[in-house]
Amino acid sequence: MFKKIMITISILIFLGTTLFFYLYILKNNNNSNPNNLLSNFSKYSNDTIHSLEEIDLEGCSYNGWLSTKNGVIVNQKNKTFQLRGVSSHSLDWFYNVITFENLKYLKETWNINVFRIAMYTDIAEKGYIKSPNETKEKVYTIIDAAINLDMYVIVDWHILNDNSPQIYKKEAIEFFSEISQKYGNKPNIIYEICNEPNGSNVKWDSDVKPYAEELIPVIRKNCNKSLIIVGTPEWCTDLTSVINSPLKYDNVLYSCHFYSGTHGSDLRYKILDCLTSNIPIIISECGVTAASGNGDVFFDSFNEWIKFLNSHNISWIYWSFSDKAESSSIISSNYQNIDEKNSLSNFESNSKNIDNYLTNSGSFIKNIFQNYNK
Ligand code: IDC
Repeated sequence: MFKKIMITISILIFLGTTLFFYLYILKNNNNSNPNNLLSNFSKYSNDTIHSLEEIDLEGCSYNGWLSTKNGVIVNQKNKTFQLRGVSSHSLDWFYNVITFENLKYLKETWNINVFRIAMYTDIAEKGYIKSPNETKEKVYTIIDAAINLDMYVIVDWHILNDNSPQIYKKEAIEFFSEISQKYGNKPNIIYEICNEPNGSNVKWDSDVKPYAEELIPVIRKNCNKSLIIVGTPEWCTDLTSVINSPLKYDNVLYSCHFYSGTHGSDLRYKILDCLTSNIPIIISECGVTAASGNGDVFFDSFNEWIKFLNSHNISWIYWSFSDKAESSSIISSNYQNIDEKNSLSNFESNSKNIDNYLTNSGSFIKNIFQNYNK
């Protein structure tokens, strides 16, 4: 009798355990069903959608913290990695075209892996210095969207009329301290500490290098891994000064900017000199026009540049993702009517498909991104 009871209890325990495991497996399978996850997914949560798709070889979750090695960018697996993307224009006027849907579309359809936020510091009575809080909100919104989309994002302290980074150094320290505190643990963020130092008095040794030596430790205090981009004098074309006196920090890239109507092989030779000295270069801005950003377009010479950059694994970013009526813009100026332009509250809602409003430069550059040979 006792034996029978023991056998029955054993069978019940066995059946119970089997049922438990069956239900457990069922529940887990259910959770990994993309539709279930999708219904819980909120665009502005910190969750990412990349787990729902096959591995995205261009995405941040796959490539992780980027660093520099022997003059080029490498991913977390020590493989060469090239950033390719577009830059915003001023957030003061052209923030309207930067919507979540447009970023998603640029990533998924145009194959870009980085978006640059050109945050002008001082421009025509506007910019970060005049309205820091409003501008920061826009920057955060774009960064959060980029993180959500598993993209890299460059936060650019866009000096231009304020030709030396020394002019607003105090504000830059505050800004980058705050940004790096908020996002220091995110591999998506790349810090560009001064867009284009310029003017005959602004030199690498006396202005830009000392500025970078103050700014880099501010960022490194909160984030010891990220890439940091440093602008070079003469609108990012004086690379020789950098070769003679580089910064003593890891994971720093020096920026070189070209506009194919203005810059050609002379500047490419300077880049080659940098590569020979293992000085990492990034083209954080480039365009198909002359340096003014408007007028004729120079597609053939731009193609020469891209061939050169791709063959050396140099990252590049196109100026500009905006609908300003100028020939460097990707989107044509009839994309939105004036009411839509003035409504800044529509970041989440999809605007019109940008592909139906491309300028000649827009179609040209889209084609280059899409035909990149991986
Ligand atoms: C240009 C814009 C133009 C604007 C001008 C001044 O395209 O609409 O009026 O700035 O703010 C750069 C600068 C970038 C320039 C761009 C084209 O970093 O701000 O944008 N350029 O001129 N360096 C070389 C070219």
